[in-house]
Amino acid sequence: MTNATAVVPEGVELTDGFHLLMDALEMNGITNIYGLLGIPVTEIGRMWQARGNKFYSFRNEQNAGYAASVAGYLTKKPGVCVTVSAPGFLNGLTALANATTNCFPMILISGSSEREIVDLQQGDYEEMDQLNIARPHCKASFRINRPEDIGVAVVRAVRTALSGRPGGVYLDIPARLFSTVMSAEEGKKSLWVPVDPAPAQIPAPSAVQRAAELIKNAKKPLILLGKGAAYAQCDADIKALVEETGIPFTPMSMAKGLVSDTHPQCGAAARSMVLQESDVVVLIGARLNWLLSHGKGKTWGNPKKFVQIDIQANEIDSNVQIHAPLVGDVQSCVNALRDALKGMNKPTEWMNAVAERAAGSRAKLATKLSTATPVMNYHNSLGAIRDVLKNYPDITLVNEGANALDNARMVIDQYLPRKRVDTGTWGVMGIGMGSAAAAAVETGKPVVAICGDSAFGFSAMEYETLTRYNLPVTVIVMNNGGIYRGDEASPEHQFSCMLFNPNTRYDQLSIALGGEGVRVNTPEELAKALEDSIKSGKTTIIDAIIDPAAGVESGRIGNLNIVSTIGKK
Ligand code: OXK
Ligand code: ADP
Ligand code: MG
Repeated sequence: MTNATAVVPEGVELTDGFHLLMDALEMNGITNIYGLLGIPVTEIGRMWQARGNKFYSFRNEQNAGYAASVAGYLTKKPGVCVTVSAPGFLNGLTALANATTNCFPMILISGSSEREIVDLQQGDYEEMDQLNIARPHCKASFRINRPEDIGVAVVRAVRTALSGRPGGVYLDIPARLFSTVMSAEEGKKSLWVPVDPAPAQIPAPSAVQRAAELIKNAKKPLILLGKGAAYAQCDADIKALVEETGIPFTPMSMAKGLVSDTHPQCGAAARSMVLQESDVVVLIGARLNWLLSHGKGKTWGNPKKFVQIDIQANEIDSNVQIHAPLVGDVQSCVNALRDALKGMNKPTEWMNAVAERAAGSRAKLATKLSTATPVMNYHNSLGAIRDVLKNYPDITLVNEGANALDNARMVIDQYLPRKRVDTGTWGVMGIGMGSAAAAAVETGKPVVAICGDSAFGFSAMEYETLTRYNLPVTVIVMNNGGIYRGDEASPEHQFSCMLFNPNTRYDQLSIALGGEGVRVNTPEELAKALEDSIKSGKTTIIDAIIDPAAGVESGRIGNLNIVSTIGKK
C-alpha cells in the first residue's frame, strides 16, 4: 500500500478510487460513458448516474466501444468506454484498436486483476495481463496502482488520446483500487485538468512556401479531403481554401459533406478522372493507404506531385514520395496555405472539365436511381432514400455493409460536415448500432443507419440498446438474404455459407425489441416508411427487400477477395 493510503488519521474525510476516477473524468468534461457493467466495475455505472451523468449500457462491449470512439470523433473529447476484465476488456479492445486506426480519441477503462496474482499466474477470476495485451493496439496503455495517481492517469489518458494524431488509450484499473481510500483533501489536490491537451501544430513557413509553389504551378491540382480534415472542425477554413483557389476537391467517405457534395467544385462523381489526370494532389487529413491504392498504380494514372497536410510527421512518405509535406494540424496548415496562395490563378479550364464529367456521371446515375425493377435493387432503393434525406441535411447517416456501403456512399449526398459515419479505415462490419447510438446521443438529432443485412447482424442485439434509450434512429436493413448477395446456390445437404434464412423478419425483430418495424418492397413504400420514421422520432427498423441477385462480391473492393484458380475451368 502507498504512503497516501497507508495511514489516514481518524475523523479525516475520505475519498476512494471510484470517486477520484469520476471526479477526474467530470473535470475533463466527460458526461457520457458507454459500457457494459459487471465485476469489478458495476458500481461505476450506478455512481456515475447518481451524479446526474449518463451511462449508456450496451449488450456487448464491442459496440459500447464503437459508440465511445464515434463520440470522440464527433465531439473532440475522448469517448469513454468502461468494461469488466478479460473477456469484456477483449471485446472493448477491438473498438479501441479500431478507434486508433481511425484516429478517433477514445479511452477504454477496464477493471482488472491484482498484480500479485496475475504476475504469478495464480488463476484469478477473469485473470489476464490486460495492460500488455492492450499496448500494441492503442496509442498508450497505462495501469493505475494508487488512488493518488488516478488524477495524473486520467490527465495523461486525455492528453494522449487528443494530442497529435488522435487515438485510443487503455486505462487498466486493478479491482482493489476502486475501494482503496485516501484523504479527500489529498485526493482533491491530486486532480487537475490538462492545459491545451490538443495544441495547434504550426507548419514551418518554408514548408508552406514549398507547398504553395507546387500548387501555384500546377495545371490540374486536386484537393483530397480525409476524415482527419473532418475531425479538425475547421470547416469554414477548408471551404475557403477550396473556393479561394478554385481547385476541384474530392472527399474520402467520412469527409463527405465537409464541403457539400453538391458544391460546384465537388469532383466526387468524377473520382477516377481527378485521381488519374491531376498533376498535384493536396492530401488534407487523408492517408495514402489501401483506400487510395497506396498512391500507386492505375488509380493514379500519370505521375503525381503530392502535398500532404498531416499532424503525424511519419505519415509523410508512408507509401510514395511526398514532394511538399506540411506537418501540422489541419487548421493551421490550411490557413497558412490560404495566405500563401492568395491571388493564385484559378485552374478554371481543369475545374470545368471536372465539373462536366461529374455532371455527366450524376445524370447517368440519376437514371438508374429512378428505374423501377420488379424487386428493389441498390440503385432505386437508395434513390428513394436520397430523395428523403436531402430534406434532412442534419441527419447523421451511419453506413455499413459491402454493396450497401459502396452504393450508399455513391448515391447519398452529404451536405454538412461529420454527418456520415461508416466502416472507416479498416472497413469494419458491425459498427452500425454503436455508431448510431453515439451519433444520436452526441448530436441530439435523428440518425439513419443504412446497413447490409450481414453487417446489421454483427450488432443486431444492440438495437435493444437503441430502443431502451428511445433514440431517434431509423435502421434500414438492406435485406438481400445473404453476405454480398442472396442468390448463391447451396451445396448438397447444407445451406450455403453465404446465405441467411430467407424468412428473416427484421421488422418483427424491431417490435420484439421494443421498436417500430415495417417491411417495404418498393421505393415508394421505403420513402414513406423513412419519412414516417424520421417524423415519429421513434426507434425503427425498415426491412427493405432487395433483389438477392443485386450487388457484387465485396462491393467495389471485390479484387481483395482471393479465389483459387486450381480446378477452375
Ligand atoms: C461517386 N460516383 C458518382 C457519384 N459519386 N457517380 C454519380 N453520382 C455520384 N454522386 C462515381 C465515382 O466517380 C466513381 O466512378 C464511382 O462512382 C465510385 O465512387 P467512390 O467514391 O465510391 O469510389 P471508389 O472507386 O469505390 O473508391 C475506392 C474506395 C471505396 C476503396 C475508396 O470503394 C471505399 O471506400 N471502399 C470501402 C470498402 C469497405 O470498407 N468495405 C467494407 C466491407 S467489405 P468512376 O467512374 O469515377 O470511377 C467486406 O467486409 O468482406 O467484403 C468484405
Ligand atoms: P481517410 O480514410 O478519410 O482518408 P485517414 O483516416 O486515412 O482519412 O487519415 C486521417 C489522417 O488525418 C491521419 O493520418 C491523421 O494523422 C490525420 N489527422 C487527424 N486529425 C488531424 C488534425 N487535426 N490535423 C492534421 N492531421 C490530422
Ligand atoms: Mg446482404
